[in-house]
Amino acid sequence: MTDRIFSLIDQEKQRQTEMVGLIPSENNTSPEVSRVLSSCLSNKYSEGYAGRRYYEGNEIIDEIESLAVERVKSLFGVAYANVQPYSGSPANLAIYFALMDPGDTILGLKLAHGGHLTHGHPKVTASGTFYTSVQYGVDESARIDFDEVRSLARKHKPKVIVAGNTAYPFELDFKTFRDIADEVGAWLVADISHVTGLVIGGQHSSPVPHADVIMSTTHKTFRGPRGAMILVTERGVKKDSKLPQKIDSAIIPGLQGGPHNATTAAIAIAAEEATKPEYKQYTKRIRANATALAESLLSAGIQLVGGGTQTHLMVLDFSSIRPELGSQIAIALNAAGIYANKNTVPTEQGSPFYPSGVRIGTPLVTTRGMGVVQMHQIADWIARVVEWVATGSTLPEEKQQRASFLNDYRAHTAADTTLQAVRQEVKEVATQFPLFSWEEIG
Ligand code: DSN
Repeated sequence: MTDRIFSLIDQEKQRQTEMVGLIPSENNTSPEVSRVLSSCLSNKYSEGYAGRRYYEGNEIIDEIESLAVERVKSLFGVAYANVQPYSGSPANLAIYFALMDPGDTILGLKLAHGGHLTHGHPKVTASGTFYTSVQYGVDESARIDFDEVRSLARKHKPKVIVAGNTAYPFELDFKTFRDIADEVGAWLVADISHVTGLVIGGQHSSPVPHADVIMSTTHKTFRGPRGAMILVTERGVKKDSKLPQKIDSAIIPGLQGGPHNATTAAIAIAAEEATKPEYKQYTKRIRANATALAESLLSAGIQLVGGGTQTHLMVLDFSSIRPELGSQIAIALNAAGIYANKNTVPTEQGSPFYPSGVRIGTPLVTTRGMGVVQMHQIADWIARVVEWVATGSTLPEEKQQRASFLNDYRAHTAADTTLQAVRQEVKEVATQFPLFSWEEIG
């Protein structure tokens, strides 16, 4: 008997194929990465590092992990790499564990302004509970307010400054972060999870000359398996020659057990793929597609946080139509065949669950081979859905009615003929593009 899981996987593949995925942190891996992920490598336990494991039988795993580490080091031009973190959140925690004592101060970007939970979001997160968290924000142009970063750094003397984000559409100025970190004697940690691929492809400035430690997940623009890597730069090693050892120890025994060896091997494959000229072209096309999508959305009258994008992502701001509209728009887009995520905007009057924006990006559609023509088409579909939502029913004021409203709204959007018509158009276009393509599309 075939397990139901297999038919669910088939359904998920069909969903991904027939829809347009605009979540900027998602991507599709190459067939080679997928193949390695389902290999026998996941059968093995290998706590420790190459040449010093706690279990026998790791001769081949040692070679695989060493290859992954060497490829990643060479790709970024850094002194050291650890490819064992299970994902971005534990990787960030490992870095803090290596660099700080409990109670030390961390300075990161506010969640509502595009920061990440693990950058010190107060009260509810480990990084905002075990450490004293101070948060900087963006200015009126939605760019990082470096006057605020500097004055908070001078006042609170953080041990770690995080230059990183998860919903910030503009390029990061690592040099200015470095200057501020030097002024107050802080470690500079760059979390480049979102833009790694752009950094490798020369489409975004590199943190390597400026940061001490760099963290990146491996499944976003990098286009590898779900995992993460921690890099220590030459600068970081010069500052503290024990830094690599401290990071290794923070991962194991500090926070993790056995590494996920299939993931490690898949990181090695993705790192090799990222050296290809086609990969560089891919990252250029991510940017070109993002620019085209942003311009088309603006022409259609949709507001973008900061007025545009310099990266792979943008945040659509619906607060001038109605605050908190983001959750409804994300649901309606899904019914129309386009999946994205609701997101806060810097001037948020709602909350992360009922925010006023939607975040979208182009890494995944670019991997499928879509180009500028399809971006104009996608913007048109989004504009039609926004119009439909804006003229329809609204979230109730009463908090307790809101959850049931969103469920009812999901059913309402799924049954609507206007959204079904868009969904059919989306399907016709999406199915022309395979989930992964190295081919260059104009
Ligand atoms: N969840 C990731 C993102 O969507 O950006 C970050 O952890």
